[in-house]
Amino acid sequence: MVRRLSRAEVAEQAAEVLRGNDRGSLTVAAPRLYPHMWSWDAAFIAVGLARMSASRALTELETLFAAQWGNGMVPHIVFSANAPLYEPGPDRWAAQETSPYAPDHAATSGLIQPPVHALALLRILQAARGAGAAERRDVAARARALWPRLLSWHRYLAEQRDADGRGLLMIYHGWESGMDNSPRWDEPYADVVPDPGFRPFRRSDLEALGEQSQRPTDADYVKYQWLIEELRQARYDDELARKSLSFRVADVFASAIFAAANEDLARVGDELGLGAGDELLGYAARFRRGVLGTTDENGFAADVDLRSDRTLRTKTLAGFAPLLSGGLDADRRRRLVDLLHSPAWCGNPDLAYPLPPSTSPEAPEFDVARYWRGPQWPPMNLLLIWGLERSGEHDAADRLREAALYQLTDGVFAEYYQPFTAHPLGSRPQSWTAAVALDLAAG
Ligand code: 2M8
Repeated sequence: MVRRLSRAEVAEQAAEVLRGNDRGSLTVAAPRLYPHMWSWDAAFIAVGLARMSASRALTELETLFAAQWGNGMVPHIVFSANAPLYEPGPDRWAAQETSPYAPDHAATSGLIQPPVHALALLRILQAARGAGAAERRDVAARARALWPRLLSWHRYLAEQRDADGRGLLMIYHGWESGMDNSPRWDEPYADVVPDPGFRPFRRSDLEALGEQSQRPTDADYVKYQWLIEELRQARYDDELARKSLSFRVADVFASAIFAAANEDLARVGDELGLGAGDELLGYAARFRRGVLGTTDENGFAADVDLRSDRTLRTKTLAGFAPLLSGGLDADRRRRLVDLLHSPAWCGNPDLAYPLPPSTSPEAPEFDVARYWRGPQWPPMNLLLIWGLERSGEHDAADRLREAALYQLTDGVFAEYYQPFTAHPLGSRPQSWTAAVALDLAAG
């Protein structure tokens, strides 16, 4: 029998995990498997840290944005020195040697991840309201200094990742979605054919985890590594990448996050007395429309393969994207929430907890243990809770919040969970899981 922690114990132990993974001005995503800073992990971590200290939470975003590229891109990994081996490491990306935009003071990757950062910044400012006057003033001043960097990140995404203005973000690699080996990308990956002479590098992930059945396969990994090679050959140049890469997909979930992030950044701008509100709300409307344009009769959204213009209708939790971006009419929103509670998702009778699996158990691609192909992921629960709240679905948000917190009372803070047995999987302790636990426990 697993001993269940109280809400206060969850918060206490989660805070302990974040302190243990703190390297001063950044929190590593996980001590062994991911010993560096990851972009969207950092945003979730900041949300958790804000429950301990708004000031320290802001430091997390400051560290990430200090590694922003000259063209506004925020890299998906900021490497920390003296960390255990992680492949692909800085040499493989060769960012500084390859792109004029890469910063010279930080080693980074050359990909992006979903833009959750403005959602985090808004929550940091909300947390700061409960702090003493000096911290409140300090956080507001630093947030004001950071805000232009978020604005330039959003401009990069709107201009370079949606060059034709359809309201959907183009990604160059499954890693850019954060849902690396999700069935969402099976079809586009079928067209990625590595050069026969290409020699892939070490599977540091398997060395760190020692559990092959929970990670992407070798066949997947060769393609992941090959795409980095293609991107490097394109000199991380968006104009070239848009034309040449063998993986170019519109990511509907990241697009929905981006719609919400623009609204939140506009709100932060308002609160801090900064401009650009119209521009940001314009992006929000464009991406809301883009997401809605992919939905079916239930309001369930789809990705698009931009090389073939094929719509990718897989049953993954990315389909619930419109809850985050908004704009569904009341009928379709009802149907989408009903779908979320149906046996295809949280209402599946075999689930240990009524939480959305990353892939529907009814989908042929569903796998109980393998990474993004079935397991439940705490930060995704939080995103859906936020989406339901944004959509005015407060009862559904409360139900999800309660189940999400209960799952984490096992005190393991695992990267992901087997949906039928509640068995913790992947790396542990994983920082963003601890951060989500802290946020949920704070209520
Ligand atoms: C996973 O991705 C990295 C590559 O970026 C990996 O597998 O090595 C994903 O779960 C991603 O969403 C997450 O940000 C990252 C760090 O937690 O790990």
